[in-house]
Amino acid sequence: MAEEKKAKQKYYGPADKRTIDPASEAVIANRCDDGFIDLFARSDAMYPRCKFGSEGVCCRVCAMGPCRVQPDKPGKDRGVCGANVDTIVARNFIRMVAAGAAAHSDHGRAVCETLLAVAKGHSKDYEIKDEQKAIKVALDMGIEVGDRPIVDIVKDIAELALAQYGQQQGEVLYTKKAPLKLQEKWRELGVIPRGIDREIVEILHRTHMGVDHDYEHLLLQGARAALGDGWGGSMIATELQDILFGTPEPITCDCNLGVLEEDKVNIIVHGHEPLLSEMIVAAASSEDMLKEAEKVGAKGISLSGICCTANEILMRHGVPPAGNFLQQEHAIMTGAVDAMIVDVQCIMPSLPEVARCYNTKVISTSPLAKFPGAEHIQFDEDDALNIAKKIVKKAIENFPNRPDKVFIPDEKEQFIGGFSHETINYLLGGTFRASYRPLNDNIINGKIRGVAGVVGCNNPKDTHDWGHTEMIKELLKNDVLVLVTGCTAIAVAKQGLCRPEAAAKYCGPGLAEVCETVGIPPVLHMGSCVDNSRILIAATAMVKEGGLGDDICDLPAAGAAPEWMSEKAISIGQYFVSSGVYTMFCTTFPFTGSKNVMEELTVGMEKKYGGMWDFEMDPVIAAQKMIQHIDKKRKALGIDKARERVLFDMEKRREMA
Ligand code: SF4
Ligand code: MSK
Repeated sequence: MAEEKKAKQKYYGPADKRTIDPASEAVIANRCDDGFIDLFARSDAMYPRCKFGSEGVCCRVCAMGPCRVQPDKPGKDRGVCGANVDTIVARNFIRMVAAGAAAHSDHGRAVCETLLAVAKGHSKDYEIKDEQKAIKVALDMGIEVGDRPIVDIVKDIAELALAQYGQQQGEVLYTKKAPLKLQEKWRELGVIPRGIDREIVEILHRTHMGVDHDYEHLLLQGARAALGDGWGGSMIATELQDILFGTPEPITCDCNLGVLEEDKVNIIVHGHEPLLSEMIVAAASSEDMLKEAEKVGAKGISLSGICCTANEILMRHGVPPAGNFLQQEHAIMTGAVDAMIVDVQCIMPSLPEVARCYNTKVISTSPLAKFPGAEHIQFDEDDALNIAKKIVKKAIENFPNRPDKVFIPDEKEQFIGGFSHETINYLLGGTFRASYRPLNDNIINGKIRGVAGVVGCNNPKDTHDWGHTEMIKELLKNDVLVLVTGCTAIAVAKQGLCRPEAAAKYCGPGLAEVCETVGIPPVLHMGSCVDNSRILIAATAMVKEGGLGDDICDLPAAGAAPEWMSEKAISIGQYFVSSGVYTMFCTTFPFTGSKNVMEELTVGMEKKYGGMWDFEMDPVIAAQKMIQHIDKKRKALGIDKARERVLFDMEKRREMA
């Protein structure tokens, strides 16, 4: 059914709706005749998509290929070297893990290097913003605190964190934060990462032609590298960014394309690493830059973000997200963006081309990433603010070049973002007794049925933002508290789900009551893609609080990526699964070509880790499957009866009313 629908309209979702976001819809409808082929059209032009690629059965690891194998056709059921479909699909899978883990972890490495430079007295435009967090991280890492100066402690943190990348033996340090039972499982399976980089390199070695051909053995290495991401590179990025830029606290903000302001210089930062965007925030609000803006007739400088850079500076400065992944071209198509400043990850190479039609400047900044057609101003942490000002100045100078037609849609939505693990702890338990106890108690008494982490990207194979929204509404209706990061967070913030008022409108009675009592939205925005590590820490805190089993896989919890597209999502999915989480992917699952690999990703992994992969196109059915899993866990914990009683009581109360 799902496939039939897709075949007809080239995307999955409501007929004739490429996006459920009215701002994007309006921009597309109002676009001038720019001759630019946008991403939806480019996606449609790719049909019919290659069946071999879609199922993961195409191998181009060596020059005897490409080999497109067909397991049911004798003679074509193996590649030239003899690799069967299981080997090929497993290799493709873990190569995606390697790329995703590398991207997240390299982000963390850059943060370590900057923190080390700050501790050594270099990179003077940065400072240590959260000393309390530094002390907590030091204690977690086993670094002596005593009455040592904070810069010395931070120097040790940065050096030890950096060492995790090149470590050759032993165990990546943060894996020790996981529940003990889970650590034991990992040890028995031999999947505790020795060093972050080592596991990624080993994937590339093992998947080279003629090395590892056992699909189960290959997938174990995928798990090891993914754990090096979730409990290594990503966790390091999150923890050290908090030290450098401050631990996020809930903050109210607007989001969507309506945050652009016609009479101001509009600058959008897009990508992932906050090292640059933090400085752009400082530069854009500096007196000298505001004066420069005035000189060109602008009433100020309006800064906003796209993708995870948006999430990073939203959480710490209240800078509004202008949109998520599929809106990067739409932002430029408003004609109102004077400069889009990009660093790394999820940045479409199409941007300079669409920017040419609208006189927008695209400025690349990372030594890792150049874009044909974009201007490159290389960022250097040792001269950060000066370079940030140079970039902001470029945007200001471009203000007078706005195209004749500027169209900024009205749509913007208010929401609350910035729920770190620390703030959830504090909000639930209070200042003096910060604790997850109230959350666990409300799960045990059935008011909250369970918790879901919904994360990930957009994909033009789906109606933009529809999968996120439908899935999360279904979860809320069934009393499931939702934690979000990345582009999911921006998607549902735009739909009004990250506001406290959403509790009464969308939640079942139990969840609504808890959210209203605590004063939180039913969907908690926890940050960027690397901040999925915050979800791991929150899950561990729930286990340690007691009453919900002794491992993450015992929790009534599930994870999902309803509109994923990035290799990072596969790494995230695998570290969720290997940490014990039932993890649902929608949109596509390019591994279905091997029955054995699919069996291992589902049944096999559940036996090993307690968590498993699942795939379902329809976001509502996907949500229902997540709820079934949550109920299975409630039953195993013996708390399913409590929930039935609570529901009965609510029903009775309604009758009485
Ligand atoms: Fe073909 Fe084997 Fe080379 Fe892959 S490694 S391209 S299956 S010959
Ligand atoms: S930005 S990885 S599109 S969530 Fe992190 Fe969004 Fe996915 Fe990039």
